[in-house]
Amino acid sequence: MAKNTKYKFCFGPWNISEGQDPYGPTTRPAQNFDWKLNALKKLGYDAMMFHDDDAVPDIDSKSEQQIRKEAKELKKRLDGEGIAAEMVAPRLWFAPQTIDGAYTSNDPKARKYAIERSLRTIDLANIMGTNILVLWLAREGTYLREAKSCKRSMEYLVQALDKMLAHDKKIRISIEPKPNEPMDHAYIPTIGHALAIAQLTRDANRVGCLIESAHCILAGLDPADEIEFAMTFGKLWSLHLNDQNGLKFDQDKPFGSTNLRSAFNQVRALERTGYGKRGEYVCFDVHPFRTTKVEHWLKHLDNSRRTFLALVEKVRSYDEKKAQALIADRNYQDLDQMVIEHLLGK
Ligand code: XLS
Ligand code: MG
Repeated sequence: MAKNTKYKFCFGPWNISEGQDPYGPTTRPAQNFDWKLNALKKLGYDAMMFHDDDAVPDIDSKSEQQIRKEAKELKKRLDGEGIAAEMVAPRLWFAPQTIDGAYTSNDPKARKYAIERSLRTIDLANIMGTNILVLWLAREGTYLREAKSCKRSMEYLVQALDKMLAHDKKIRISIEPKPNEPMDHAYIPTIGHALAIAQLTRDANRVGCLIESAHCILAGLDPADEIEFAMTFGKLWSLHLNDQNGLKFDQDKPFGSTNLRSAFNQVRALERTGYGKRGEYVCFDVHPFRTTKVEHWLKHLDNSRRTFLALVEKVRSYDEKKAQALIADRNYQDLDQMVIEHLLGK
């Protein structure tokens, strides 16, 4: 029997959020980076994910030299704490330059800004000791169909990806699809789209994906199937587990919070395909509920990992032989009940 995976866990500084939503202000006071790193260590996590400006705040106002200096200091700090940087991602949805999109903006100056910022993020990833660049293509889409051309946007995207691949021969790009929010429609809504566009680039082997459970649900897809699909291509290089209650705003609920059976199937997909065996991390892109008090602020992270580990046990103790016999007999009725009772601990 193959050896069991020993999972490594990760989250980002934005996952210790303050509770702001479009209808109201924060409900918890902001904490600085040191506090968050400390929290990550205290929780026993292995790595942190970074947007470029999580690593170097106000990155756009700083010189190359200053950015390099701060990144090196951060890397030293992380090494000292025994914490890895899992990935770096350019935060391309925040700047005034990217109001109408980044790589697919109608404005050539905005497209240039987006590419330059991405190349700088690759340099940052190098200093931080990771070869994973995550691209959540937040504003690559439209509010209204007539504003952009999908075909033209795909060409822009390929041009941008090619520049990144050429800039660094080792970088691997993990595209994080999401079908909507902030846009009405995003151009890369699913893993299928991400892997298809990878094929048009100069080095398809270095363009893969990152799956976020909530984003699959928002696309009306099953996250477990998306995981197995990406793993079939050897292209799942990072993972944002969380939960989502149907088609509404992006909720980033604790893993398993809404649909425990779906969470079980996601863990089962990871176990079945050997995710984590090549050093990939399990990251939780979860947020505390707005109602969360300061003293309970880290619970969503601790609880998500607890649920994950409990489900790993459930997957490993699942009666595969019995399941196979029911499948052979096309007795999906009892297979269904068997899963339910297994999850209920019977
Ligand atoms: C937003 C995304 C974001 C990315 C990081 O919906 O999940 O948090 O994971 O850029
Ligand atoms: Mg995410």
